[in-house]
Amino acid sequence: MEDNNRFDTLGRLEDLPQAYRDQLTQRNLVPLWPSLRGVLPPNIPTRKTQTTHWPYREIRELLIQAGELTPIEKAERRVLVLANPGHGLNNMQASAAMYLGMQLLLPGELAPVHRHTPNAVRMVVEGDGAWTLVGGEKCPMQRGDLILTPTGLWHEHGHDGQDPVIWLDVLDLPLVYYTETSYHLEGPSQSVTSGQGYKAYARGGVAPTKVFQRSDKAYPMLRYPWADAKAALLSLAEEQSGQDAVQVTYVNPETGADAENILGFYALMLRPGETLRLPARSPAQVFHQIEGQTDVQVEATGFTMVEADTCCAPGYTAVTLKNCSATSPAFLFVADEAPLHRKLGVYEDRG
Ligand code: 1HN
Repeated sequence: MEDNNRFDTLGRLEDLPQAYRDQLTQRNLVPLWPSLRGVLPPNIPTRKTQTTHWPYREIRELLIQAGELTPIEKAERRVLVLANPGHGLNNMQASAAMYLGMQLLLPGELAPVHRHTPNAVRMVVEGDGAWTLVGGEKCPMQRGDLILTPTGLWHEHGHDGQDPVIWLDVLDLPLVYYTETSYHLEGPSQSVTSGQGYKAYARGGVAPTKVFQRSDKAYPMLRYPWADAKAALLSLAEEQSGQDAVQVTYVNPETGADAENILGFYALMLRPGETLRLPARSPAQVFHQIEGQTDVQVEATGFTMVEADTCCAPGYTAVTLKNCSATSPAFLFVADEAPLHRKLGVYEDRG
């Protein structure tokens, strides 16, 4: 009879004679079987990503100190990285593919122009008067706005206001670095050239029709004002009266595809008193509280997110979000690795 458990315990490295192992090592060879279960565990992948909560109050205090300790000329980008302890604090990873950082720009400062292969987005957390210039388009930065800095576009940040400005950076840097395709170029100063995509694409369902001028922009919309995303969520909530989650995806308004190639970005509204159980899906997720308060439960780990807090959860894990208020909606920005997983053909929803 066939014994299905024949392969239950595989040989260990120590089972091999030392002389044989030495010969393998000298020839840059390694036996697979001692490591096979490690790279292909049964049923569910090994995830280094740990559920992690970064309260904004703590980050803010240390970031303001960084503003006193390190001038912008010594930092280029004054950022505290939100590092997932499961990936090691020095590896700049919130998850396998996501990088998170909180960036501070003080009045009058300029973060100089450069471009790079990783894709970035900014979610503006605090302050008025800063702008980012992306591919010639000047994008004002207001709280809750999402601003894209897609691969290859020149970008720089400036600040004409009175108070510190802080934003959350989300990049696909860990993935791009892993694939050995991560590099940057320093640029000549950019001039403000193009129009403003957030005005051209101000309403869903209708897009500008070019009659005389063809646009060849791969990324036609770079700034997604919070006022518009919030208005879209509020009308969606009215329209679908409870059957589904109130969520919108930040998309390329010309193609309907995800706004960037590797990471996905969404805005989520929790109705007053709503508890939302998000299914266990393969991508890791990041949540950032734009307005309100949310109780987050990820397996045995629970915490409360207040305004401007950020957290992450590993993939293949259900996440339960509960609006702490019975009378007001709560709003979250969500980032995940879904576009990457779909392109790789490994995306799963396990319910
Ligand atoms: C970057 O270019 C910015 O332009 C922020 O503001 C954070 C982290 C790693 C690599 C490049 C920016 C970054 C970054």
